[in-house]
Amino acid sequence: MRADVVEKLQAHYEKVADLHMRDLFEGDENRFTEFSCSLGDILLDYSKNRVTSETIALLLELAEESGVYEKRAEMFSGRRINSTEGRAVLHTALRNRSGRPVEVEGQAGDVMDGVDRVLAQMGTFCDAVHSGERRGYTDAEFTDIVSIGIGGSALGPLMVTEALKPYARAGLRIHFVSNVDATDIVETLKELDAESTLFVVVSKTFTTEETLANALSARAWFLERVGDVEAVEKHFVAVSVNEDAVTEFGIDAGNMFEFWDWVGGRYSIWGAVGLPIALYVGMDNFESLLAGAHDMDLHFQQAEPGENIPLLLGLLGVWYNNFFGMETHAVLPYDQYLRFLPDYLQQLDMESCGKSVTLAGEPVDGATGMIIWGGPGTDGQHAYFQLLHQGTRIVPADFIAAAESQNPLGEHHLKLLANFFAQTEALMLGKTREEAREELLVEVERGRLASQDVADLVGHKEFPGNRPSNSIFVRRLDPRTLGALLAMYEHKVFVQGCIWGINPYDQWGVELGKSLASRVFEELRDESTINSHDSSTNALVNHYKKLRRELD
Ligand code: G6Q
Repeated sequence: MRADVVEKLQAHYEKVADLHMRDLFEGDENRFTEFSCSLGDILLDYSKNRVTSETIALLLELAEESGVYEKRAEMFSGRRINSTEGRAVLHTALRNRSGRPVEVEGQAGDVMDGVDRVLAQMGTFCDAVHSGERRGYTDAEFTDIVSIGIGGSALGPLMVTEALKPYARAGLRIHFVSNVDATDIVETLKELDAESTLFVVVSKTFTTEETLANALSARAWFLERVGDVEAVEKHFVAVSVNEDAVTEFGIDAGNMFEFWDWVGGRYSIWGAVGLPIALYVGMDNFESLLAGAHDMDLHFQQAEPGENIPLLLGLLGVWYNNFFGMETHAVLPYDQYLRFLPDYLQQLDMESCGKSVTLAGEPVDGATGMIIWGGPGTDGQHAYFQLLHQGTRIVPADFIAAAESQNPLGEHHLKLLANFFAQTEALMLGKTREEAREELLVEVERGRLASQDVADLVGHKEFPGNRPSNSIFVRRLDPRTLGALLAMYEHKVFVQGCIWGINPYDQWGVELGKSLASRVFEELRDESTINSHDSSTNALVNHYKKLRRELD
């Protein structure tokens, strides 16, 4: 981070760290107006953060000094900013609805030709499946889609199909298989009929062990029931950048949907990786998702810094991470359809920002990516919210809700929203010792508490407050709004990456995981005692082999 601005921010932090938001709100009736902004139907209220006007001004200076605006232009224009892999970062091209040509640095030709071609291929395929023109080997229409993939090739489609369930095509069910634990595929296939099941194998590299193992098992399950290899091509399609590996696996290139190395796995839902989404909700809704993301792309590029939603979210993240030393960030959607959003954002953010080396190859100074976690409200309130309110750690949080319920039922939505509003207020305000004492004295007056217990209880009933949150409030969780929300988080990650000087687009830790198990796997295949590892690993493996012999 730029030392001069960091010094200014550090000095400013020391002045404001102990300010209580309760006082900031009392002292400024325009606080909401100053610290909120919107894009279309998305409202971001960031007034319940531990910031003053000066904080935001200094953070915006940090953004400028860190070159966020130049890097943003480089990203959108196809420069190879993923320098450790020598790749451009152009997931924004997959949802470029402007007609503007986009070129990868050092490579002639408009990438939009390929993008449009694959979108058209997806549209034709989805139409054929939906109309019943494309059927299974016995002429049965498809009723079930099984998407096989892991990580960036799974979490996005899983999250989006759940979020857009109200838009699902009638008569189509979707299933996701990712884990190499056979339970995942066995339990999924148990319910299915081979005649009417379509498998979409999603893997950028088409070399990922888990995905290939699941795809092979799916193929074996299918052939056991069908017995005709010729039928496979009607039931298996692939999404990948690696045509050779796809055809080697036995899926015809004509049944492959392409994407490109300039799309990172966790940024890939906007193209062919979104095929399960398009199949489930229809190509028109998938295109609305793209349009929403494109809206956010334009906003991120064009909005004034002080009104720029992803920029502000990224800067707030840096503020808490690097100045307050907070370590985790919660994502709390008050919308059941967004229940997989925390998982999706966990990968997006932690895989992108979990780096400790700068682009120049030097160790970073200070902390980088926060630990992202969360879950849907109101469930969390009956579990981990205790720590949010009274624990010793402070956890900044994003609360997300929609004004309109997709399932209006009695007063459920009012109750849900009442909790959404009340929680951020309570986290911000807290409850002083005096307020807690007054409440206890009322209980004494009512004869429900002995007066001598007041002193013992008062500390437990006090809430420090001053716990920051963003409220992200949308009109309705429709495809366009969802697309904009997801792009908002992608750009938040980009901003943080720029400020920390890291590469948010590589994932060497994931690559390590992909190779680690192979040696042990070979060692597990026979009965010999091993001694090639540390004593713990040797003992664990040998213990397993002993148990396995006993079980045989
Ligand atoms: C995402 C990561 C990682 C990746 C999976 C699956 O950005 O690189 O989660 O998506 O490991 O990889 P494949 O798509 O190549 O199977």
